Amino acid sequence: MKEMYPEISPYNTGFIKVSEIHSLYFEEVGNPNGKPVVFLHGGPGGGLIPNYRRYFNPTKWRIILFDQRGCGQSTPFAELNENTTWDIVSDIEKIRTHLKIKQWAVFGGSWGSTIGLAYAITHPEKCLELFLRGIFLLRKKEIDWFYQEGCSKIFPDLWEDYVKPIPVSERNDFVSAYYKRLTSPDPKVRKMAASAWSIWEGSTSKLIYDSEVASRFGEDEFADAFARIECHYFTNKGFFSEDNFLLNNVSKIKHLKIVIVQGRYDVVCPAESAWDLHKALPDSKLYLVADAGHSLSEKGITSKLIEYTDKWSEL
Ligand code: STX
Repeated sequence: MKEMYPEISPYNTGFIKVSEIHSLYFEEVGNPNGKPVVFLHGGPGGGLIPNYRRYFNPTKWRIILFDQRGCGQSTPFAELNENTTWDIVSDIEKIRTHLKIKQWAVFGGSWGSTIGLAYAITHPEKCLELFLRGIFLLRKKEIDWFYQEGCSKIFPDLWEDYVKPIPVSERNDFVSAYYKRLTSPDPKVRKMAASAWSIWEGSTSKLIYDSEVASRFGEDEFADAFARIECHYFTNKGFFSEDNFLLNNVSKIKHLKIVIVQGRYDVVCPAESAWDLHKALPDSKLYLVADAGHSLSEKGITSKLIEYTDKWSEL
């Protein structure tokens, strides 16, 4: 079993202004002359944590990580204006050209897989290998499963807390009901909705419930950006022109080396999506980790991903 590399600090950090209002925090970690890889975090709105630096051999890789619009250290915090999938795709290009990188590998899980696929489909010539985990294609059925009905049947106890802030009359459409509250001018309403939304996701992300993860997701700052940005993207159907946009366009990346690592018992982004993606990209490698849920930090997921970042670390 492979474990994360040791804790490491960036050798360079900075901010890049990407629009009238948004500036993004980025960091570079590892070997400045190593093979470049961009790390795409989840959510949208999840932001970076230091452990994300540790999935790559730092003597071999030049690892670029950034906080997407409105989260982490990027500013303005929790901002929804000028915040779309296609804005993020163009941000990834701005960071690449700013750092004078010709091509890079792409590493992303969950929403990071969504945006990784959208980026690779738009700019396939800029991509080396793709490392994708906990596949999320942002189709209606995936949103419905987690935020309307499906996962509710596996975690009926935690579901009660998710349902609580929404009156019975609005429960036929939780995403809309939450969106109304997450964009409320009343900070109390916004806060209550943000923490319930985020705790639901935090408490279902590992195979075995982890109260520490659940409470971290409920912290005010994190929850506000995470819940608002996620709900904004889901209300807008991911800003995709059709429900199956990603699957319908993957032929543009069929020449790339792609590994898909998926927890068998992922209830946030069920394995059906990883399977559909693998079927659409038959040359991709798919690993269904037998004893894992959604989280990047679960042992089997971590190990398989690092096996591949090690294997594909040579330029
Ligand atoms: N959202 C799934 C996702 O991308 C539907 C995600 N879930 N939790 C996270 O991301 C973080 C661990 C990054 C907060």
